[in-house]
Amino acid sequence: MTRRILLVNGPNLNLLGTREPEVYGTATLDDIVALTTGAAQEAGFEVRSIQSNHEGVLIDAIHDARADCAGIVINPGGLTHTSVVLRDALTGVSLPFAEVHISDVYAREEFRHHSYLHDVAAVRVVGEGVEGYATAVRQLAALIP
Ligand code: CA2
Repeated sequence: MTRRILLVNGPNLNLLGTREPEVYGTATLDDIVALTTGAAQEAGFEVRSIQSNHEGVLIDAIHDARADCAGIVINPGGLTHTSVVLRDALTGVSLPFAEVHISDVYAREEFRHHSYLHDVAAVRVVGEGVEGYATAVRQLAALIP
């Protein structure tokens, strides 16, 4: 059984740590990859990480995960609220996935309250800051035999 998790960060998350610290904190994307990798290793998993600002690149990475990953941790960024395509990719590969949001989307604008992934995610972690990635990976790992 493959013991690898794909970590996916969507559009604009490469800007973490450079702007809007009051919303997203001061950690960078590299910090998130490191903390997710550490939590995954404690649970017996490797991590492969991708961040892209392009929806199709994310879709291809999710499709490729079928070959060698046991689950996916994803912060889809703004695509959360817009993308049927991303939902179809995630359900299409039949891997369990965790949806993560750094901020509390329910305390923000109403358009952030709806997620196209909420009913198909195995795990959801919202509003725990970047530590939410570690929570997500632990909860997801616990679901993988
Ligand atoms: O809270 C989250 O993790 C979000 O997924 C982040 C998305 C937002 O569209 C979702 O509603 C909630 C935005 C990611 C953009 O991140 C930035 C980070 C620093 C500076 C600018 C954008």
